[in-house]
Amino acid sequence: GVLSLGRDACVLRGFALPWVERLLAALAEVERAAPLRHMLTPGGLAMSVANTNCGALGWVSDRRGYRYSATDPASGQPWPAMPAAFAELALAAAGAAGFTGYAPDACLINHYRPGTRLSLHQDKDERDHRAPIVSVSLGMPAVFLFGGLARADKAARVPLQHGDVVVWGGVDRLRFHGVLPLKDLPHPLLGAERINLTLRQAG
Ligand code: MD3
Ligand code: FE
Repeated sequence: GVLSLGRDACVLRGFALPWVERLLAALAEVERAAPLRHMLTPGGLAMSVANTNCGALGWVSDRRGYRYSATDPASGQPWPAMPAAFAELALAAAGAAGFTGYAPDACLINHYRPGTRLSLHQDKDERDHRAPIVSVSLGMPAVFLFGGLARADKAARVPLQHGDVVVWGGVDRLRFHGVLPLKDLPHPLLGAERINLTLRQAG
């Protein structure tokens, strides 16, 4: 099923389910080469979400701010390559949502535990805001907050399950969004963990 969130944003329920085995195998390889870490916010606090990246560019945060980097600051090495399964799923999901020729160059991998949250923010560090963002939810369910173009706009609450894919583009690309603190609802495959893959055209 497809749920519309806005003019250019939709949830593709269970779209990633046929890819899960390949995604998790590729994810293990990526996280071996670029281990998960808690990045610092510009204010100097460790983020509650643990993350890493793959693809030509990775999203990084530290005391100097947020930006995309071609290398992992923890190792000085390039980020692991974008796995074929990630690129294929992103292309298929973007296509199902009406965006053709999607070729993401960055994938941010976020890991959540019970109690982890992501406060309301906009994604505006990417050079080109015309390309959509494809987000893949794995493991424990979460409630996604989908706000407006101003921080104070009322946010819709969208439950996301294992295998759901969300595509955000066009007029909805700069909406405020976040994730409510996760409940402790262990998932049969991934245990007490939620993984979100956020694919972007960042460069
Ligand atoms: C909605 N991650 O890493 S999916 C992020 O579940 C982030 O880990 C969330 O927000 C997560 O920045 C949410 C990605 C997402 C990305 C861009 C959006 C959702 C968006 C742009 C507009 C609205
Ligand atoms: Fe975001």
